[in-house]
Amino acid sequence: MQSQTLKIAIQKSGRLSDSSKNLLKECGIKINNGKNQLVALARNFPLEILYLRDDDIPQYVADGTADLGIIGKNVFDEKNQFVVIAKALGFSKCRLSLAVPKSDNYEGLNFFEGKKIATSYPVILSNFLQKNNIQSEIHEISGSVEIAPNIGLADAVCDIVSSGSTLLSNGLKEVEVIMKSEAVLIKNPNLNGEKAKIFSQLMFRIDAVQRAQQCKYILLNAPNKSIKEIAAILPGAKSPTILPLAMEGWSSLHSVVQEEQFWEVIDELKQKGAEGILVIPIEKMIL
Ligand code: PRT
Ligand code: ZN
Repeated sequence: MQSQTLKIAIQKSGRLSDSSKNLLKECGIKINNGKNQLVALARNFPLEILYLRDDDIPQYVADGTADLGIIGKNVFDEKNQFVVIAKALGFSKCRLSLAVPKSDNYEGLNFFEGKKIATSYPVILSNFLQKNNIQSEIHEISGSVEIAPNIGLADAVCDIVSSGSTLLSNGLKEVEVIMKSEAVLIKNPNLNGEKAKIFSQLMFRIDAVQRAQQCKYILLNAPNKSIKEIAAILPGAKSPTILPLAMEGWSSLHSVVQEEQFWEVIDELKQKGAEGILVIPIEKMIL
């Protein structure tokens, strides 16, 4: 029996919390969730879940209160704690950008020289300005950054952008992308012994979930004369499965295809005589 549990800190409520909980669920981890609970234990995996504000997670992971955490890469860079990124998780994608009033004439970074910029990301912003040799005044505010220029608090903002509609509705335009961000799994660099073992079990499951999300199962029928060529296009995890059809001269081929290459491959398959192509999501994929 395992005596240790691994502790993972996730956002209590906000843009990361549903996807973080969902990732654990897809890893087959069942959580006993009470309402407004701050800590929960997994029922079938040695994992304890701490629900925190995202800004506090890097510090908790650095000091060992939690072993792992899920945060945006933007928070990882801003907090600059002694933690490592174990995995990029692919959700909550966004960017940290500089934006200025729509009516301003923007011709390059020199625009920001001597200007006042409102942001919740003073560390990332000041590193960026320093790297580009621009002297600006950074005005740190914790929320509703986008209203700062309208109320005369700043000349520009440095904020998270996703669809861009918040900037648009506040009369701002995005002029520079400072960084791209997505959710990342962070880890205390000193996990050892049993905790390291549980961590690698968890990583194994996350890998299987991610691989499955990136791939589709594909089934098709093809004339026997082109089955070799089709098999070469769809090598699958090891090699495709080929089964004879009841109809003479035809076979069914089953394989796995990368989501990214999907449309490219489909065109090629059709050219080679493939018919009745079915594409099915994969739940887990273990190599
Ligand atoms: O309460 P707590 O401190 O835990 O949460 P929070 O309010 O600090 O964070 P939250 O839940 O807003 O965001 C958590 C993480 O989600 C961020 O650190 C980012 O990594 C990521 N993320 C992804 C976003 C967005 N998309 C996003 N659109 N974080 C914030 N926004 C905000 C942005 O600040 C701006 O106000 O949404 C607005 C812009 O959105 P668009 O779609 O109008 O461009
Ligand atoms: Zn926060």
